[in-house]
Amino acid sequence: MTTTVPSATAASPTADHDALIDRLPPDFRFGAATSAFQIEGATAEDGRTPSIWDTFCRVPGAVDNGDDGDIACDHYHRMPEDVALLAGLGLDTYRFSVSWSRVQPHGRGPVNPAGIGFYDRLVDELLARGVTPWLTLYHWDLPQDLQDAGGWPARDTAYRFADYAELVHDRLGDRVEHWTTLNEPFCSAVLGHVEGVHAPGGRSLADGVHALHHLHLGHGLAVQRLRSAARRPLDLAVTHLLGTSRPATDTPADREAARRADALGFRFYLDPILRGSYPRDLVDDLAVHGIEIPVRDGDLETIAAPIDTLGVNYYRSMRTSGVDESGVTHDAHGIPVTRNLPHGGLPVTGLGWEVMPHDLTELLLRVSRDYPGTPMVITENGAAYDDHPDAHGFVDDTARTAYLAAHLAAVSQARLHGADVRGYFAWSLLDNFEWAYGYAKRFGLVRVDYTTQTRTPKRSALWLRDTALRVRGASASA
Ligand code: IFM
Repeated sequence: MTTTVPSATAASPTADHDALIDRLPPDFRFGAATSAFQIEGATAEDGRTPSIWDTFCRVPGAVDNGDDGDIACDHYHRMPEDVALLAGLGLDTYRFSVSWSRVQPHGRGPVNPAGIGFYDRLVDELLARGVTPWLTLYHWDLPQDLQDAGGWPARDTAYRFADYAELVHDRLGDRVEHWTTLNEPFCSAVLGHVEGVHAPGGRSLADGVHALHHLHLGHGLAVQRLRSAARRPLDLAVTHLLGTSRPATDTPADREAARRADALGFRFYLDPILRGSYPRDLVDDLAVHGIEIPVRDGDLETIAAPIDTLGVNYYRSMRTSGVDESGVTHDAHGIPVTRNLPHGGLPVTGLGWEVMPHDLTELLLRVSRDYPGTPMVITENGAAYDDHPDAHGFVDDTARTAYLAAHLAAVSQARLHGADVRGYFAWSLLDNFEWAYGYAKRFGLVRVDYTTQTRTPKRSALWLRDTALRVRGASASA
């Protein structure tokens, strides 16, 4: 496939970006995303119980600078002001997540009226300002009590999640049409259970595989419950973090490593949900580690309960090598090496992530080809950069603006080649708690001064506002 998306090395959006962006249709959604733990604060108020991230933040060295979510952006107390800000930016959709332990303390039992009341008011506030709520049920903050009972590696957690989904739907389903079950199960399963860098900090491939199967199962059970409880047509989705995996070189070892990376990092997520099966080669690869996916009769049918939208989060892509630093292709236990590497020679964001908009086009076209018939929305895309506010707190973030423009252009390019992508949500509305990086890494369209909690839209926010207006206006007058 040839793509002509201009690179993001430009310091600001180019005319080529604009030309592609202007081909987006009038009803294309423009939104911004956040998640509960990253912005809300108020972690011990109104009956909320701790989540695994509250616990993880207390582990010495787990989070940079010892940061935690206790105050974050204080959104719990400033929600109306934040909704006004979002609406003022001309965004039509707001993707937020619900804190499970706020609405169902301890992860089981009855709803907490004060907790659900917050989301009830949030939804009303959004609707009153003409913004569509896009609700994510789970963005990594498992109630600690459920972790103590085994967490995602335990099958029961999937059933607890389905109960929780129905409970939130009972209270908000009359007004919320767009429901995403899970955000980036990869991060919950792999970063949280295999690599130990996210809560709950586990380091076991077997736990990660078990956790992922139960996340998939929880998703499928929740879809079934929501579908049968629905009082109106719902748009049900799951959001995955996706990228492309290319072999580092054309050697058989690297090509085989890229296949393994693709099975473990891409098809492990989409195949069960969109095809009702786990990839055969993945099952074989896991067997080499002595690991079996804990599938029971009927699980795959449940997991493949039809969804309406696939949420795609995209930040970067890697290449994969089958050889380690010392030139070896297998470790001491006979396990083949699978090593992700940067491409090199590309611009990088403030997190060192390579800027690769072309790969977003490629991945969207791949999803449309390999899993036809599922509309997509970019539920997250954005970049952390070192922001330098002026005396008024304004950030002239040309690099972030160029990043967003290049990726939005890449989405438009994919659409022109046939991908059914219906919206683009920037990550994130606000600077916020960037997990293990704490508050040092800023992804926001809007700067947050954490001392005063002042919000100041950056240039990227103004660019997104103007772009959304232009696309709607241009389309309306076409
Ligand atoms: O901040 C996260 C978000 O919570 C999930 N997707 C990636 C973002 C940037 O790392």
